[in-house]
This record gives sequence, structure tokens and C-alpha cells, in this order.
Amino acid sequence: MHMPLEDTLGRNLLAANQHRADHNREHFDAWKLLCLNVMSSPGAGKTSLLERTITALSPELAMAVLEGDMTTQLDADRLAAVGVPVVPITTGRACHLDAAMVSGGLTLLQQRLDPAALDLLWVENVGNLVCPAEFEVGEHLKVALLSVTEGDDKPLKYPVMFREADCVLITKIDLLPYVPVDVSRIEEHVRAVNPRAQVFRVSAGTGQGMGEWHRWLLATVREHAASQPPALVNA
Ligand SMILES: Nc1nc2c(ncn2[C@@H]2O[C@H](COP(=O)(O)OP(=O)(O)OP(=O)(O)O)[C@@H](O)[C@H]2O)c(=O)[nH]1
Ligand SMILES: [Mg+2]
Repeated sequence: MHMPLEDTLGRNLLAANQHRADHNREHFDAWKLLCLNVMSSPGAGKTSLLERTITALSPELAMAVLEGDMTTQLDADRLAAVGVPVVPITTGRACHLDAAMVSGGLTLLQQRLDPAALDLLWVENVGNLVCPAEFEVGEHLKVALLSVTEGDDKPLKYPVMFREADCVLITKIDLLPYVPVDVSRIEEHVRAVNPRAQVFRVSAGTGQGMGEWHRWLLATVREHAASQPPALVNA
């Protein structure tokens, strides 16, 4: 059967990316490190969430961040300011991180610390509700954010992102009194495309709902660590 060139190219590209992503995940598993890929449209609150969550959980978890941005290091600087090791990954014209970029970021991270000493690696993806969902980077779980100001129809209009997500955070809930949106409709639409996702309502601004998200996160990190096979010890 004849296949259009762009389909073949697209599939080859995704297959090559998947191969690299699997390789990244092998490293994460060897280090017993949980990797989360955090995605959303621009400005939904990824960096703000990480600032608050990393500050709250750093007494309990050793964390680092790979920070994807098209041009600046602004988000990397914000996160470094909360005291976490951050490696900026500048994507140039690319609207998403891919597995090769994350692999490059890991090499830089290894020059600064031993990843096996970490519990959790955050990857903040480029702000975009479409492309990042197509390119695995080796993460164990995908976290998608959707702010209440974006409207309740977005899970239906951008289903790939929300279908792929293991966890969906409905963000900026402190703005609900000022925005004509029904938060339960947002949740209904998330569940319509993905009934298995964990859904939390949070505000990184006021802290509302953050406790529940943090408890889930701690339990997930601990479950993941417990599920990893014990390291081989040389006799
Ligand atoms: N009211 C309110 N504003 C928030 C909240 N979280 C983030 N913001 C604001 O939303 C704007 C964007 O937040 P960021 O954390 O930079 O969003 P982002 O998703 O990291 O943005 P990109 O990395 O550029 O895609 C900033 O002005 C934040 O102060 C929140 O919970 N409540
Ligand atoms: Mg950001």
C-alpha cells in the first residue's frame, strides 16, 4: 500500500524518538528515579506549580529539574531560586522537548550530581497543548495542567494531551470567582477523554488543593521506588 511521504517521515521520527525515550527510561530505572513530564499550554502555571511543590517537598525528596524553553532561561532561573538543581534545555524553534534533548540534559545533570541520589526528576516541557504529548522523553508519568481561564472545552479540543495524562491538574482555582467557567464541567470533560487520570484542583498562588496533590505525589514516588528491583550487589 502506498503511504504518503509525510506519514512515513512522521512515523520514522516518532519511532526514533521512542527508541531514545526508552533508553532514557532505562537510565531512570537504573537510578531508581521517577521522572515526570509536566505539560500545558503557555502560562497555565507549570513553573509556579513547581516552585511551590518543590519548596514544600524538598525536606522529603531529592529533586532536580530539566527545564525546557524555546529561548530564555527565565523559568530555569525561577526554579534555581528555590534551591533545586536545574538544567535549562533551550529548544530554539522546536515547540516541544524530545527524547534526544532530554538525553543531552541528563548528560549535563550528571556533570553536576549523581542522579542515583535523586528521588524525582521533573521535566518542564515547552508551553504547548499539542506537540509535547506526541513526543515521549522517557518519563514514567505525564502531568497535564489546565488553568480555569482556558475554558472548559479544552480537554475535548486537545484530546491527545488529556488522554495521555496520568494526572491532570486544574490550576489557578483561586480565579474561579472571576471567571465564567464551571470547574465541574472541566473535570467532566477530562474524564470523558480519560477516565483513569488522577484529577486535582489546585492553586499555586494561594496553596488551595496543593496538599492533596503533594500527598499523591509522595505516595507515587514511594510506590515507584518500592516497585523497582533491588540493585545487584557484587559478592
Ligand atoms: N491567580 C493565579 N495565577 C497564577 C497561578 N499559577 C500561576 N499563575 C500566574 O500565571 C502566569 C504564568 O505562570 P507560569 O508558572 O509562568 O506558567 P507556565 O506554564 O510555566 O508558563 P510557560 O512556561 O511560559 O508555558 C504567571 O503570571 C503566574 O503568576 C495561580 O495558581 N493563581
Ligand atoms: Mg514555565
